[in-house]
Amino acid sequence: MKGHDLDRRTVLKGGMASLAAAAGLAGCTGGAQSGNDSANGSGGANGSGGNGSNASGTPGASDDRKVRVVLNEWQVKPDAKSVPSGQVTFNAVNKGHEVHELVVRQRSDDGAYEELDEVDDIGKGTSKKLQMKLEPGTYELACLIVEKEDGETEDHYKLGMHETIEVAN
Ligand SMILES: [Cu+2]
Repeated sequence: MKGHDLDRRTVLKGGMASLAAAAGLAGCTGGAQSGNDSANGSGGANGSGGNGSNASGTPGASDDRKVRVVLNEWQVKPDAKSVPSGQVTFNAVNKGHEVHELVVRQRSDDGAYEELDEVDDIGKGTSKKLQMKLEPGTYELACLIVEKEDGETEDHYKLGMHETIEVAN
């Protein structure tokens, strides 16, 4: 698993040149992830003029830019794949059993993610809102909680708690 995560990071940094590799990796991350990985690939193409990716999730986005994000073990599920830029309100709903958090990170040109804001300590059955102004780009919604119990590490991100979302023009 560890090696796989490293590979994935390399793919993101590689951008366009690694599209084939990204497609290959999608196969080992499970069904729910494959759409995500291909979205990452087309995001990488933006620098060279490819913007066909914007159309994909737009019909699901509402005018008031509210995104409901369901958190559980071990998924982050936004109800939209794409939102228009501007003021966006994320409503993070914890439908799992453990405490989770919602971190919003923006992907930079080199593929690295930069944290913008977060709401943490979202208990079981509760929700928290996070309002922020977003410019067009690719963002990641993630839970970065890492717990250690009896020598075992539970890393929510590595277990699958991350999803990308596109902010369109
Ligand atoms: Cu979590």
